[in-house]
Amino acid sequence: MSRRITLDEFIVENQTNQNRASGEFSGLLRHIGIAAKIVNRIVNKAGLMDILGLDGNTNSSGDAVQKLDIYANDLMIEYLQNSGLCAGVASEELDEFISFCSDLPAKNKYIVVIDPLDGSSNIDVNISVGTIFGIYKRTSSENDTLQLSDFLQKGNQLVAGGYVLYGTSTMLVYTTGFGVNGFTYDRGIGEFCLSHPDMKIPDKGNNYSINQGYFRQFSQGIQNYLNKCSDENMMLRYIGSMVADVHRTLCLGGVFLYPVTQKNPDGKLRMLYECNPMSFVVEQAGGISIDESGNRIMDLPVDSLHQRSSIIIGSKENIAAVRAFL
Ligand code: AFP
Repeated sequence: MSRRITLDEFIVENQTNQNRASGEFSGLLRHIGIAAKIVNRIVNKAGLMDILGLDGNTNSSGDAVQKLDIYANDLMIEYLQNSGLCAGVASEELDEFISFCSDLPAKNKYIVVIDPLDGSSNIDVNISVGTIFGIYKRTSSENDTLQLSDFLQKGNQLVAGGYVLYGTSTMLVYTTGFGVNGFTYDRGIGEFCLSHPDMKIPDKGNNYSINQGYFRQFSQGIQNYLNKCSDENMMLRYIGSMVADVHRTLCLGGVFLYPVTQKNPDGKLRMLYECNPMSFVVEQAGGISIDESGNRIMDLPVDSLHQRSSIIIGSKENIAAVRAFL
C-alpha cells in the first residue's frame, strides 16, 4: 500500500512548484488546515457538549447565529492570528474586518475571508456543514494599516480558495489556481490526506440543486428552467448547506442555483466568503459560475463585506442549459 500524502506535505511540495517560495502563503494554508481539524472535532462532538442551539443573536447578514457559529468563528480567528502570517480577516460573523497588523512584528501581505460554519442551521439535526475560506494578497502597502479595500477585491484576485466539508467524512478541498485537490481527514493519524487529486467536475450531470420551496418567488426564466429539469426527470437534491450542495455538484456534475427571490432581491449568498471561493474551486475544476444576469461571479465588483449575489454554479453543459432561460 503506497504511503499517503498529507496536506502539509502537499502544500510544501507545491510551494516550490508554484513559485511561492517565501513559505508565508503555505504557512497560512497549513494553519487553516489545523483550525479545520479543531472545528471538525467540535462539530463531531457537538451533541455531547452544550454548544448546540441558537446563540440568541443575528449576524450582519440577518441570519440567526448558532452557538457553534461563534465557536468556529473565534477559533478560526485565533488560529489565523496566532499563525503570525495573516494581516487580517473578514468573517460572516463579524460586522467589520479585523486587523492583526498592530499585534505583529512582521509585515504580512495576506488577508483571509471566511464563513466559519456555513449551513449552520443544519447543525442541530446532524446534517453536513462546512467552512469556506479565501486568501487574497492585500492591496495596500504592508507598512500601512489594513484598509476595507484590501477585502473588497474581485474573486479573480483570489490566491487561494477552498472549503472544509464536515460530512460523513471530513474533507478539505482547495485551489491555488493550479487545479483542485481534495484531502480526507484520517482521524487515526490526525491528518488530512490527499484522496481526490486533480478534481474535475463532469461536463454534465443529472442533479439540480435549489430550494424549490421558493419556486413562486423565482424569475420566470428560472421557473421555466426548473420545469424543464422536472420534464427531463432530473434528480433534485438540496441540503441547504452550500458547501455540501456544491461539493456534490463538483463530484457528480449538475448545477447548484441560489437565484434572486422576492425575499432576497440581490440573492442570498455572500460574495466574499461564499460565492467567490466556491466559484474559484469549481472553475479550477473545469466548471462555470455565474449570477442570474449571466455575469461571471469572479469578475463582479465587491462593494461591501457582506454583499450578496445570486449564483448558478456547476457543470459546463448544465450552466449552458440554464443560460438559455435567463
Ligand atoms: P445558514 O448558515 O444560515 O444555515 O445558511 C446557509 C446558506 O448560507 C448556504 O449554505 C445555503 O446554501 C443557503 O444558505 C440555504 O438557504 P435557504 O435555507 O434559504 O435554502
